[in-house]
Amino acid sequence: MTTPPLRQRGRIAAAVGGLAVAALTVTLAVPAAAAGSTLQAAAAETGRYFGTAIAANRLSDTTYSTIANREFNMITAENEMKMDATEPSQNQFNYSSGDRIVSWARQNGKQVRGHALAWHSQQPGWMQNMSGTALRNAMLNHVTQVATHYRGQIHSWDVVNEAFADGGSGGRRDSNLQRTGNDWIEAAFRAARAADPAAKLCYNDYNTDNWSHAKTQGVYNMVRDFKSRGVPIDCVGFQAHFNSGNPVPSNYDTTLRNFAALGVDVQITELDIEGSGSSQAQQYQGVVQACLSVARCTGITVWGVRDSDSWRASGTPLLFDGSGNKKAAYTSVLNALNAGGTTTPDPTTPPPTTPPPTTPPPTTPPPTTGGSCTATYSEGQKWGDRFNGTVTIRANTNISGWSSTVTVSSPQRIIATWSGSPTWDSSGNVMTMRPSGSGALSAGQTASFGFTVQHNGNWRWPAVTCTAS
Ligand code: 9MR
Repeated sequence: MTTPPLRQRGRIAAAVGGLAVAALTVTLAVPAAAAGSTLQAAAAETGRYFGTAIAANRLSDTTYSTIANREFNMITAENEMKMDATEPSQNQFNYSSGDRIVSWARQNGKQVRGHALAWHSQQPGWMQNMSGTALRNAMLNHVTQVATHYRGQIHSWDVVNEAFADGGSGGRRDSNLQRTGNDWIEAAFRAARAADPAAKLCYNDYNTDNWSHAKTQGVYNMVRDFKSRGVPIDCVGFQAHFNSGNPVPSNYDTTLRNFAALGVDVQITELDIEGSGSSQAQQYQGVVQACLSVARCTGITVWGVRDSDSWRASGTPLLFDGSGNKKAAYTSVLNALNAGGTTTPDPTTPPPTTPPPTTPPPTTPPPTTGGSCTATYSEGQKWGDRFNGTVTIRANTNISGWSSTVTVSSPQRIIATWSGSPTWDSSGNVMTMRPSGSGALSAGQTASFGFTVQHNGNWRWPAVTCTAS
């Protein structure tokens, strides 16, 4: 067994088998807030996700899929859900590669970001040659069909990607879609909302990181206008492709905070930073800290797993080297996540209208006993849209393993987990958590795992059970 980080040891010690080992290690202090030993665990303890882009044809590479499964809990299809992939001929949809990624993600207890419904780039040939009303209708049909196919399975959709021009104009990018009329973006958002009401709907772009840039201001003004007119937008994605010519700006937190203050979530959606060593590590740290300083910055996605998987492989912009080793940038991201995030609501974000209950409702009274272990639920941090919970498993007799179910009630959704291996039932409401290690506990010993629930206004405590083996 490799030595886990100090703050992690007590928790893992409780889950390792054998009385002698347990007796030895249990004497180590167990801190109140344990550090995460993976990116997803560390991010989840701040109420955020940590994701990566996945290429379907790399999933058979076990180094790749092992890292992806261990470190990330939000998955974006790097190319497989784009317009050219999903509608290669007009009205003939092909979801095979996109579905592969979604099913891998769901089998492994991960959420999915959808990317991207409408974009001037990576259009199928038939669409590139269209214009006017025919193109507008084809675009809306595409949005409706694809969002309907993936309905209920997508955490957030990039509904429209990269619609603003680079440079100083602050205006829209010219494209065949833009030429169908300035309202094409809001039309796409309305179609997406109708097709999948549960997905968060995002506008996603690059070079929108520096608050003083015209492009950033252009997108900001559009989002403000959409919010004031009731256009259904929930989030803004910041791609965050950085390099020496486009470094992480010192006002990044200002940008994220100002967008969040419009009443949208912000997400870092395609992060990569060209470079190496401590300079790269420091820039990664800055991005993570900026996100953690904004309560509505709900997650970070890096654009690939290893440097060799990157669209900019020669710039070595990711967190793992070509052999799958953790880079200095990985460690700085993990440490920044473990240093924790803000619990203060963003300036203009109102507090939750329904105060969270301090006692569980009678219909789901924790703890629940099953076999010779007991599962006890305890509340963690709460935010306007989500809360954390911990389940403590206590062995009533010596046990060689355990499994625990956590049942949430619709419209709640579990959006992140840590310190265990989750599987899900088909409804997505029942998670079965098993220990990552052996799960053996002697009588009186405990182990725990945690999760984040997006509550959608329902603060009911999850129901928990424990089954021993
Ligand atoms: O990483 C993607 C690469 O494999 C594709 O060849 C490329 C084609 O446009 O798209 C890359 O992903 C882009 C993403 O979809 C939108 N933002 C910029 C990303 C990097 O180009």
